[in-house]
Amino acid sequence: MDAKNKRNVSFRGSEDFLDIEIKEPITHAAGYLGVREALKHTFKEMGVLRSMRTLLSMNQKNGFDCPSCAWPDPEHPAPGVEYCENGAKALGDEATTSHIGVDFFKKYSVEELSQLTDFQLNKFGRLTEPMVLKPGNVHYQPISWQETFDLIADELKKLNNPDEAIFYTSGRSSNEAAFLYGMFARALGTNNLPDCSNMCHESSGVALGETLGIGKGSTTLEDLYEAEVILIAGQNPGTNHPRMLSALEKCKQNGGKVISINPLEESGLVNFKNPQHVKGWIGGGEDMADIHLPVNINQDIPLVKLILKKLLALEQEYKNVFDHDFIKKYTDGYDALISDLATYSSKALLNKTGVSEAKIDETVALLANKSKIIVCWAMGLTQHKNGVENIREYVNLLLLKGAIGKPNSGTCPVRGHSNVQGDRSVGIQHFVDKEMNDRIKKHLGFAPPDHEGVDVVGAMKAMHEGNAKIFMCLGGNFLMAASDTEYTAKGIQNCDLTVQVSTKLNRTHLITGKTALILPTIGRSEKDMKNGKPRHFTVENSMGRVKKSKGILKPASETIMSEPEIIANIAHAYFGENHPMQWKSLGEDYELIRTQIDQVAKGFSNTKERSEGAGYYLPNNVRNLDFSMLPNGKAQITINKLPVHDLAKDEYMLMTIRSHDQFNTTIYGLDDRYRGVYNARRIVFMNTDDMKAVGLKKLDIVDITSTYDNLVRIAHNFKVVPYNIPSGNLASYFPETNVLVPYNHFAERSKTPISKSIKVRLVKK
Ligand SMILES: Nc1nc2c(c(=O)[nH]1)N[C@H]1C(S)=C(S)[C@@H](COP(=O)(O)OP(=O)(O)OC[C@H]3O[C@@H](n4cnc5c(=O)[nH]c(N)nc54)[C@H](O)[C@@H]3O)O[C@H]1N2
Ligand SMILES: Nc1nc2c(c(=O)[nH]1)N[C@H]1C(S)=C(S)[C@@H](COP(=O)(O)OP(=O)(O)OC[C@H]3O[C@@H](n4cnc5c(=O)[nH]c(N)nc54)[C@H](O)[C@@H]3O)O[C@H]1N2
Ligand SMILES: [Mo]
Repeated sequence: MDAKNKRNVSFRGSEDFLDIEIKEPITHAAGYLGVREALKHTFKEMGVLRSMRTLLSMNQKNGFDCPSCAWPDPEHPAPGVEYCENGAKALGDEATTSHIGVDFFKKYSVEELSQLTDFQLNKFGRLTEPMVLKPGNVHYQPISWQETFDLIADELKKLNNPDEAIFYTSGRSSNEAAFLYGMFARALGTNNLPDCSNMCHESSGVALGETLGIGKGSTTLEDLYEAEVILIAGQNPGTNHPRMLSALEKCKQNGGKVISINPLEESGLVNFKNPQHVKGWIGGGEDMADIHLPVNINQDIPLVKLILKKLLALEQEYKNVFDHDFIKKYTDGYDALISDLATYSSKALLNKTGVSEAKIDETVALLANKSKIIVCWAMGLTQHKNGVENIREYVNLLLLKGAIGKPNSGTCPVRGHSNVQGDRSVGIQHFVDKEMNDRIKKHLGFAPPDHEGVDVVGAMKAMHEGNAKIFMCLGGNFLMAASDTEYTAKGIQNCDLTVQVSTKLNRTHLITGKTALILPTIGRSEKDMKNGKPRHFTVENSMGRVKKSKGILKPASETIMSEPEIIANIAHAYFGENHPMQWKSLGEDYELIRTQIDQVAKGFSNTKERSEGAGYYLPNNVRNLDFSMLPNGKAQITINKLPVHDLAKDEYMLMTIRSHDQFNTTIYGLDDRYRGVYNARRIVFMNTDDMKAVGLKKLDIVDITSTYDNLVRIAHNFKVVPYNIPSGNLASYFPETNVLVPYNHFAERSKTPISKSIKVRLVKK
């Protein structure tokens, strides 16, 4: 590493224990407390009047899309209250009235800031001025916008080849920003476009593409309302997609059943008090999961196989459990699956799941005569070595039951970031899409590269091995989000230039390349004005609907710039006027970008008009039962191996999860109210029998270690919290535990890091 880059920075932050308090977990989600918490956070961050005015506009037809998760809005939003506790927190976090600029960076050195926790860094407020950290310096200094564009263009011109530049995207960017960014990378000549999906739902994309021909889910919001059974596997909606609970409530009120499949019994899936109506404030709320299957971490495949075996036994007896007409007409691979199921012993499968047979039988009885079935899932399925197989196995269940491509049934991967799906649809992808490339050539007039670029894991490796010189991020917090924090940090520090287009301060601004830039940008809730006129964006939700989003607040400062304009200006500084893309005009007039999106991105058309109001659905072959793009023109029933974990006697399986007070690496607060943890993040949830067996007591301090390929990684100082979690399983929060996730262990084919099944040991201090 260049000596100039050896700033004495910490990638860990402080490890102080505050006044940790452990209470009983709460069994019901939202209700009055949820509303109170939501408003408390937003009022504190942005004042009472500003909060109320802005919340009334969130997820409304002429307002802006909530910056938190990607759960869709109903076609007819409830006037003024179409948001949840965590959406309100996300808004408060973005629209905070605390701001930081030149004086702040003069006062604090990068080294000093790096000693603080992620929670403290975020609390400083919105970034308001472009800043540069020059080689060897320990303070960021102000820089003009034009100088930043010229600096980036000059560094890009120095590269030996365009693949020495990497362009990361986090899923909060609009379709317009993501499109320009993706096209800029391609115009330069690289597909190095890793994005947060690579760490998130990539396994879903791969599995659904292989089995059903489209890497997205097939259900609409309305499908959930009248489903007969909804399975929720590896997802914690009470915290991460709270508005989903309103849809589940409707399903329950219509007589539907909910099954939760999760090592933890998460609050939102026990009981939900809907704050949108009176019963939710004073009544007992709606009981959610009818059956909870506390599966061992990463044992969903044995669980589904056992359910399939038991359904098959009923089928052989009654002949009406599987949908044979559907299977014959639309699927491939049925016979092979049935023969494969016969090779497993039910007892061995049962042992692996850790679930009682009675509960599995109850599930099977419920599924046997139902066909309107939806499977919802999130990170509990995707972030394992066999993440792709996990999802294929659940798809098998749906296919055997004919629960695909019909109303009230199908796949529902619940997306994370509010526009992560849209970013992918408009071209943020590291792999080559030949059809898109042809359209780029035809409509945009340049030849995009035809070799694959790096994904997140590839980017980490390229930087670490010194093969990447420039690392630019459109949002996100790559250092803390990616696996193997120490490895990633070293990689980032190898770069000549790192560029962060951001709203808030985070650790990726502090662990940097030799030169680093912070480019502050406009948030979702803010007005984006040009020549006295407001502009708007479009976004795509988790169910494939594209719609307009228009901010209403005054931007955090007059100096910040919109994402499309930042990208357009960099492209203009690099290409000048002599390029088929008129970058400057595109940055100014988003209608021009939308016209190009319509020409280049599959399924987009007349977005200008159709994105108004409730917006429009992108085409989805599964909804039309069209599998013509797959082998034999059929949906694929697949055979998936059982996951193998060779745990040593003293090893546990650790999942890294979100607390109720964070959005990914943004830490809003230090409580995990639903799980009863207050004022602490460095904790590890553990089964009480397991604690007894090794002599650990409540709040004992341990180091968590993981050993892969003979390398021991350590996460220091975690307090043990006794919890209702299956024996042998542990849970702890990300990003603090990302130091344990080995960079070279990830899901087969999707390359999603194994953040939910890490083999670890506990070392008592
Ligand atoms: N408030 C808030 N909202 C968010 C986010 C946030 O951080 N905060 N993040 C957003 C993003 S980007 C995403 S991707 C989503 C994430 O949404 P989730 O996937 O709900 O988030 P996690 O906390 O990772 O929770 C994973 C769940 O899977 C369970 N689980 C873990 N391993 C297994 C397993 O092997 N099998 C099964 N069946 N279950 C398992 C865990 O117990 C946990 O309940 O949320 C989005 N929304
Ligand atoms: N161990 C472990 N690791 C994980 C996960 C896990 O479950 N366990 N989950 C993974 C998942 S699912 C995901 S999606 C990734 C998340 O990875 P990222 O998307 O990279 O991380 P975030 O924490 O969402 O990014 C937060 C930063 O985004 C910036 N930001 C916020 N809004 C905007 C905006 O509108 N525009 C711009 N330009 N910037 C903005 C702010 O500066 C903020 O600090 O993490 C992954 N990492
Ligand atoms: Mo995510």
